[in-house]
Amino acid sequence: MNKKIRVVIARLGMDAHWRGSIVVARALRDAGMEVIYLGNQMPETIVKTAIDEDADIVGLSTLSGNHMVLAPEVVRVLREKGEDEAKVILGGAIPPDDIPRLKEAGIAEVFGPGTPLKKIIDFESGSI
Ligand code: B12
Repeated sequence: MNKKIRVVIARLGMDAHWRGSIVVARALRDAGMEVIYLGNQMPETIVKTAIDEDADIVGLSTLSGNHMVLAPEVVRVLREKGEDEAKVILGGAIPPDDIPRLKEAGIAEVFGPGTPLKKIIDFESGSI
């Protein structure tokens, strides 16, 4: 029996832009994945949930400019807690110049505004 891909999705910090994260969560659920949607959370809570829920993917969303601090912090805390396998991905208003540093910090992929949902589904389906 195929294991369902488990995805934890959260909006980073106080980011008020919920639409993108909800649209992505729905699309992944419709594609047959198990989605745990946390709303606004800080890195420690996102990591705790990812570990408790045995997530394959941690999907972060932010459009309010906090990505360079909070997204790498999620990766750092996740790895510090010994979770080496779960991939961390990021969506939202991310300036292209920031993407190389985010990837260096361990973010597996970045999906900006206008990304087709199929591209996100295909990336996640190929992740485990
Ligand atoms: C609607 C909107 C708002 C609404 C949000 C309500 C809501 N429904 O979510 C309100 C009015 C609340 C708002 C507030 C603010 N906003 Co605003 N907002 C927008 C706007 C016009 C559209 C965002 C949207 O809903 N897009 C539609 C969704 C479907 O697209 P998306 O979120 O980008 O999601 C896609 C990808 O990014 C990605 N994705 C997103 N999340 C995730 C998660 C995962 C896991 C994955 C894989 C992919 C993924 O996939 C999605 C599908 O392609 C954008 C401009 C724009 N065109 O992007 C500005 C924009 C994001 N806002 C901006 C700003 C500055 C603000 C405010 C700071 C303004 C202010 N001074 O108060 C506040 C933020 C307050 C806060 N605490 O966060 C800026 C951000 C600039 C930046 N970060 O560099 C933008 C870009 C406008 C601009 N050009 O200046 N905003």
